[in-house]
Formats: sequence, structure tokens, C-alpha cells
Amino acid sequence: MKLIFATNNPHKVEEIKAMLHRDIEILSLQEAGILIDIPEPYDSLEENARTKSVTIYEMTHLPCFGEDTGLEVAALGGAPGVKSARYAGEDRSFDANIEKLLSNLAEKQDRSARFRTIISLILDGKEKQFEGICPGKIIDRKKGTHGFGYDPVFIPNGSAKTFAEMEQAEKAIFSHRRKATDKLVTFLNNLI
Ligand code: ITT
Repeated sequence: MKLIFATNNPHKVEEIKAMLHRDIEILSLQEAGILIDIPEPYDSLEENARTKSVTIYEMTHLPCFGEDTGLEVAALGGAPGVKSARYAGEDRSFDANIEKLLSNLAEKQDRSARFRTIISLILDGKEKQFEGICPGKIIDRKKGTHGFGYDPVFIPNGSAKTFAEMEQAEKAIFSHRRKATDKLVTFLNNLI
């Protein structure tokens, strides 16, 4: 089975490709020759994930999925959440986002946070969503060089390392994206 992954984020493509068996082939937007940036105007991960998949389905009428992920920090009332990519501004800088996060958390005792991923799949014109959650905490300085986004300041529960100190396979043991992807794969396997 071939699926178009409605994303322009190469890190997400790399992570999800590594999680799938060979019988499910993923084409990124770039690999499918679709050069658009899909707006994410909504206040929920669910609606933004759906916008990504629906936009690409309407263009191609091929099986496709999109995903939206947010870092939800308890002491910040769930922020940056759905605004995670542009927390510090429209240029989507990972470093500036982390700086703003650490500064907003400076006086806070509660460092608990979670990543939440919603995958929106469209198959035969019908939508199905899958959720993955990774609970953890935010540390007060960056550690590690792997991964992307908020990985250098996030430690998942059950580990002493940040996601950025882990190789991709170790991050996948804990990851929100892997949990949502597992549900997607189970759903697809049940169709065959
Ligand atoms: P697409 O919309 O093209 O898929 P994006 O990067 O804009 O790519 P999101 O809207 O889902 O993706 O943005 C979520 C942001 O949250 C992302 O830019 C990162 O800063 C952060 N993020 C998402 N997944 C992450 C992960 O596994 N580890 C660390 N940070 C992550």
C-alpha cells in the first residue's frame, strides 16, 4: 500500500518511515512532487491534522495522511500546544521556541509536559484519526543533538535522557508519534 504523508517536515518523514514495515510505502509531499505549505489555522491538533490530509486528498484522490503534534505543558495551561511550531514567531525557529519555553517556565515548579500527536488518515474519502501521547518533563537547559523541535529539553517518563540524547530507535520506544503510528498500522493491517 502507498500513502502520501501530507507534511513538509523531513524529521517526521524520517521517523515514520523507520517505524513502518516494507508493505506500507510512504511518499512525502516533496517525493510526490506536491510543493505546497498547508495552512494550520485551527485551535486543535485534530482540525489541523484533518486540514492537512483533506487538502492532499482533494488534490490527488489518493490514500493519504497528515499529522499535527503539540507540546502541552501543564504549568503553561497546555501551551505551546497547537502553536508549538510558531511559539516564538512565524520563522518557526527551534532554538527561539525552546528559549521562549524555558523563559516562561523559569519560575515554575511543575515541569510536567506531554507531546500529543494526531494522525488523520483519508482512505476512500473517509477520515479516521489516531492519537499518541508521550508524558514527560521539561528540563532547564538543552541536552543532546539528535532529533528536532523541543527534543533537547524533553525527557520522557521512564528515561533519564532527553529525546535529543537518544538515537531515533530509542526515541521511538517512548514517542507520541510511534504510538499514533502503531494505531495507524494496526488499522491498515486489519483492512488487508
Ligand atoms: P507539517 O505541518 O508540515 O507536518 P510542522 O513542523 O509544521 O510540519 P506541526 O505543525 O505538527 O509540524 O508542528 C509541531 C511542532 O512541534 C514542530 O515544528 C516541532 O517544533 C514540535 N514537534 C513536533 N514533534 C516533535 C517531536 O517529536 N519532538 C520535538 N518537537 C516536536
